[in-house]
Amino acid sequence: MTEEQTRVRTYPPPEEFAARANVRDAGIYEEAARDPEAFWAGRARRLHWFREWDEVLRWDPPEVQWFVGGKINASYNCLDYQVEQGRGEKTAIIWEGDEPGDTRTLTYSELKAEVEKFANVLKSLGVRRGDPVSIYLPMIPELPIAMLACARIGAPHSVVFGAFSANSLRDRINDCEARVLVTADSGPRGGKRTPLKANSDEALEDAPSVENVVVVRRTGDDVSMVEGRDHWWHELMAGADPECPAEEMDSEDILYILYSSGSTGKPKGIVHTTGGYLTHVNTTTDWVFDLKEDDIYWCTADIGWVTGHSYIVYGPLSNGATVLMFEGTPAYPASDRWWDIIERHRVNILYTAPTAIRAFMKQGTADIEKHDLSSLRLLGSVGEPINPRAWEWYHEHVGGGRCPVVDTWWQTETGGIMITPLPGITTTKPGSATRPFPGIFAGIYDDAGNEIEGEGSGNLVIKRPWPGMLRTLYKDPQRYRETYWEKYGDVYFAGDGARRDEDGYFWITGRVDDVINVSGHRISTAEVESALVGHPSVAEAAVIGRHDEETGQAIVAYVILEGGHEGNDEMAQELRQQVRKVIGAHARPQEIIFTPDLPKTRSGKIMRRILRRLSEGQEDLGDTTTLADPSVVETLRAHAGGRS
Ligand code: 6R9
Repeated sequence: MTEEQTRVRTYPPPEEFAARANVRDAGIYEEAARDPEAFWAGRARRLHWFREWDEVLRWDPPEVQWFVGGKINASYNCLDYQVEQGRGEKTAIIWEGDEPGDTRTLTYSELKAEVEKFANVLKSLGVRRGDPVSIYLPMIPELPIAMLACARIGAPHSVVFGAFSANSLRDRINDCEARVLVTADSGPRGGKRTPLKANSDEALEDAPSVENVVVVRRTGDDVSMVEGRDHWWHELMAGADPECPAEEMDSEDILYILYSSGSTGKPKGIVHTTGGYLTHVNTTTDWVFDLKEDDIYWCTADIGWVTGHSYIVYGPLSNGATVLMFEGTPAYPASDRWWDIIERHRVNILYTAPTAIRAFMKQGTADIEKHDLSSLRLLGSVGEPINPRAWEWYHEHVGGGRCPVVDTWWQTETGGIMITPLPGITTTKPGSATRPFPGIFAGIYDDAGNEIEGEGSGNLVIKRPWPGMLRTLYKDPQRYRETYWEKYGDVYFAGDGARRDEDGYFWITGRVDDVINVSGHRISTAEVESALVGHPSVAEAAVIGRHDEETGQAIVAYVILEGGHEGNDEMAQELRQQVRKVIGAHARPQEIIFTPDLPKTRSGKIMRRILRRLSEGQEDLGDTTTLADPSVVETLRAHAGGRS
């Protein structure tokens, strides 16, 4: 079947599923559209508030406030409130380590106890309300513990993904001026270890704000500890006071900062606040994943990305869910690791990314057939467009044809899911994220700012503020305005292209800016280019995302070397190493093409569109009349043979 043909098939919710679904009445869309503020206020009331708000929404574009005057604490909602509702002995986290059989579980009471102690540790290190804390940890329970401890005392956390390099860590620490860094000796993944403490030491050579470092002993690897600055987690915890009441935070106090790639080199510090964010992730977790009391819920993302923040930590825990957390990779120690985990832990809900699904597809179904996946009830997808063939495969082979698939579109900036099926009522079409969640107003605009009603394509926008919306970019309100609001005024510009079909369903077509999406990881072309030109042999570099069967996009770098240097395999390896060092392993180019020239406009702008088409082997390069030197195209074609 071709992709087009599979698109025609539609999937109504299975009857049995629909009969028990958390949302069964499609009238909710209309109800929410009629009075979105009342709708969201109703959802907010599922949470615990120390004091209710005076005003639901204050919207002064692009400044937004939700639940103005309300007092709330996210950690309290994820812990104390769950214990109060009788979930004290319920398992909050099932942790599975990199090595099979290495597991640990924490009940809600146990998690709360750890969080309270660590909150006191942070206080003893001088962390006060409003002081950002950087966290650079592997996927171990100490990561959510540290986050919830920050939230408990009102210290915004800034989690840095464990695969980021010392350089990236340093930039992120310096941007928020954290005084405390929480890290580990090293992080095991897929049988290999990332030297987190050594990376931290390197980052801290040039991060003067950090006064204290807390180090989790994860592997026992030898690390150097700086007297007076570095402390072992277990030693501080042994002496910590067990009780730490949650601070009454303002609804609009910062919960966290999370850095994300934009279209320029410098990462953006996306700011999320408390009341609105928690309302958004709490409700979407409940409705999109159709969470039931006894479910085992597994989101395979790393907590270092927003998906982990919203749908491993704050959404599921504020719903009292049992969350599975996995430290390792799909292929270690064997290619059936995920299916083994699902079978052993009887996982009911699986939320993962298309790139993983496509990788499994390539291997065939033998691994899956070895395992009993009958516990699965719902499947989710996030991070990039899912092609219909991968959707079908996921539905049929992983879900056994019986589980609804929810393809959820959202972003670090949106905080929570925005466009998605509701599994009990939405008829799905493979490849479409379907409709905006109730209370979310998505639209499509053309480049001139006209709204496209009905069928058509253009830029995806959000027309009204929503509770999980980013509030600003940390210490850079100017860039916040420019990036999201300058294009269309009081309408949010998402940076994605979209098409709406005859049924009003949205089909997301990918980024319209210079952001590459590799396996669901956002990487900016400018960041990789600047890493490359940081190498002494490189004169100039242009980076593009080329369509890739498995990872969605792959990074291709066109590099002009300084005179006298030869573009061979060794040089290509060295440049990959350079990118790994400056940004992290996940940003290494798949292909490096050495070239004597790049296609540029007369004003000197690199025309990446032409490089993209060239790299995909397309004959038609589109409009090349604006090229300063059209002959460059032939030069590039000739050099495509010299790729590494
Ligand atoms: C949650 C997350 C956001 C970008 C977004 C878009 C792409 C995410 C998608 C999707 C098509 C989906 N994206 N989900 N594209 N369908 N279901 O991934 O956040 O890392 O900030 O990336 O990912 O391009 O703009 P983030």
